[in-house]
Formats: sequence, structure tokens, C-alpha cells
Amino acid sequence: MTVERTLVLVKPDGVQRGLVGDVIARLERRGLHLVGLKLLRIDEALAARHYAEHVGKPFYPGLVRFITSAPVVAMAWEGPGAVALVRSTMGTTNPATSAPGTIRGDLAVSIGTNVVHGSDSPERAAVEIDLFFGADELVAWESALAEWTVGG
Ligand code: D4T
Repeated sequence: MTVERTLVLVKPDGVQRGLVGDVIARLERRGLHLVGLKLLRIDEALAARHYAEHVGKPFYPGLVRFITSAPVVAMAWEGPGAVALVRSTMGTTNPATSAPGTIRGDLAVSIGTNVVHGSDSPERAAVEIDLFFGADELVAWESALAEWTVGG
């Protein structure tokens, strides 16, 4: 399995509800390792770049209002197949149909406040990590647990 990096956001609802630690713990326990982490307030320009594919959709104005309404925690996570692994740990976009045991299935009820974001492809992950992190803010390191998580 190819080692990938992916962008995860704990959205404003997750930060306001004190769920940052829970999200990080779930991804750490899954076996991914953290290579970038910051707290920031997304402004309208960054929201427009991050959600470019949704510009013009009916839910877009509310989405921008929401994502700019409080700080987010942005993270870059690394591991074999990290993009799909994070998506499966998050659960489906609409928490109403997210499986129990996933982040959204356990912690969210509404699509407009679904706690987390994760990149949906390796290509998007590269673009999104670039949006949120400078190269000097990403730290490559070897996990001492790799032998026991990814198999060495
Ligand atoms: P993000 O990008 O937040 O990880 O969500 P997903 O990748 O799982 O889903 P998405 O891009 O389709 O949606 C982005 C964001 O918009 C909100 N949304 C979405 C909404 O409020 N109403 C809607 O009808 C849809 C489709 C939720 C996530």
C-alpha cells in the first residue's frame, strides 16, 4: 500500500464542542502518524479555495459562514492508504447515515455540522495540504510503532 498524506480538519463545531482530542486519538489509534498540526481561523478567501468545487451550490453560502465561524484544527496525517483510511474512520458525509463507530456516526447528527473534513483523493490531499501548510510546517519522522502498525 502506498504511503500517502491527507488533510484533516476538525471543523468549528468540533473545536467548539471540545472534540479535537477525540478526533486526534482515533486517528492515532488507527495507526496513522501526524506530520502537521495547527489551529487557525479560516477566512473567506481560504474557504473559497478549499471549497472551490462547491461554489454556486445552494448550501455554499451556509458552508462558508460555518467554516469561518470559529477556529479549525488543520492536520496532515501520513500512512499507507491514509486518504481512504481517514475517510472510513470519519464515516459518510451525512451523519444521518454514518456507521456507528465512525467519528460522524458517534459524534454528529447533521450534514452542516459534521465535525471533520478529510481529503477525498491523494490528488486533492496534495492540493489541500498545500493550502493549509507551508513546507517548513510539515515534519517527516519515522514512527517507532511502525513495525506494529503498518508492518515495518
Ligand atoms: P468535507 O469536504 O467537509 O470533508 O465533506 P465531504 O468531502 O465528506 O463532503 P462534500 O465535499 O460533499 O461536502 C463538503 C461539506 O459541505 C457540507 N454539505 C455538503 C452541506 O452542508 N450540504 C450538502 O448538501 C452537502 C453535499 C458538508 C460537507
